[in-house]
Amino acid sequence: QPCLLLGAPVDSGKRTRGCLMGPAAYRVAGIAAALESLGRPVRDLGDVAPAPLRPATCGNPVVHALPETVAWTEALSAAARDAIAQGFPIFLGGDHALSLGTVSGVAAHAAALGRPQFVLWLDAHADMHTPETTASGHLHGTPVAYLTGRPGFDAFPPLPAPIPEAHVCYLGLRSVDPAERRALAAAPFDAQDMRAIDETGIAVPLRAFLARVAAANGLLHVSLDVDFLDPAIAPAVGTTVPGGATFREAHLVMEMLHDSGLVTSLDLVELNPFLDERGRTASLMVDLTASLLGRTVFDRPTRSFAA
Ligand code: DIR
Ligand code: MN
Ligand code: MN
Ligand code: MN
Repeated sequence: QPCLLLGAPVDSGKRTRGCLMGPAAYRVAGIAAALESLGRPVRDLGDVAPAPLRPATCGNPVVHALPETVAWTEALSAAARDAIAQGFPIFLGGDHALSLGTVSGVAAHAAALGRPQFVLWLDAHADMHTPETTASGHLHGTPVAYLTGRPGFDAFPPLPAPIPEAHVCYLGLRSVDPAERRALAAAPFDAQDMRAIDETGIAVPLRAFLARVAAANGLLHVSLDVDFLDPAIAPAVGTTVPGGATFREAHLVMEMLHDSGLVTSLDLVELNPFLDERGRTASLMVDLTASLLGRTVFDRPTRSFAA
């Protein structure tokens, strides 16, 4: 399975600009060489371009850049569906609005195979707003609502294959708005906040989720938001929230994901290189990706996460 790099320079999901430089930063930080050194063939497919802009409106006047985000969703959904049929796609973001497209595309592929799609959302935020409930108007805060088939997304392409709420696991939550909290409470999401991680360690909820994916013979998409990480180690993101995952927790997650053999696609989102300190956040994101693809200190027998 070759690693396929797809740049997704989406910057329409919020008002602070700079995520469009993310794909270039990952390439400069050496993502292709890091993965090749693990023995994986790597193909860089370049950057995806948005579909042509068409007028789009919704009832909430604060929503920012709706036509742009719709155009990206269209193009990225098609690109993702195409790419996952040929290898292991890694989407180099771009802000989190890109996941409206990437995850809808990979989920369409899973549905065509007759296999369930699971999603691991590594993020400080729940990204569970709809265009109607968002107070900021920032559509990077909406992908999970779209992907699980919530109403209010009429401006967007019809979702080919909605993802059941129970197939979505969150790790790292620590900034959840009231409307999102209500939405999470009303459906069977596997939502783990930082307190849960503090009480049990991060391996316990992750192992339980991976066992569910394995038992269902599912495909697993990982969406890694830079703000999952503590701002002390990953400052280059517009929405830092204190109290995030440590360097060691994040690497443990990536190494367990590799051991599971279950991950089939990956988003790297919200990196804003304009806010970085000499590329350190881009480099950390590359190192975490290498861990997800098998970089270790010592080899360990591959563990089974079957229930
Ligand atoms: C906040 C922040 N919940 C909003 N969201 C995100 O604007 O809706 N920040 N996703 O990264
Ligand atoms: Mn996010
Ligand atoms: Mn976030
Ligand atoms: Mn590591």
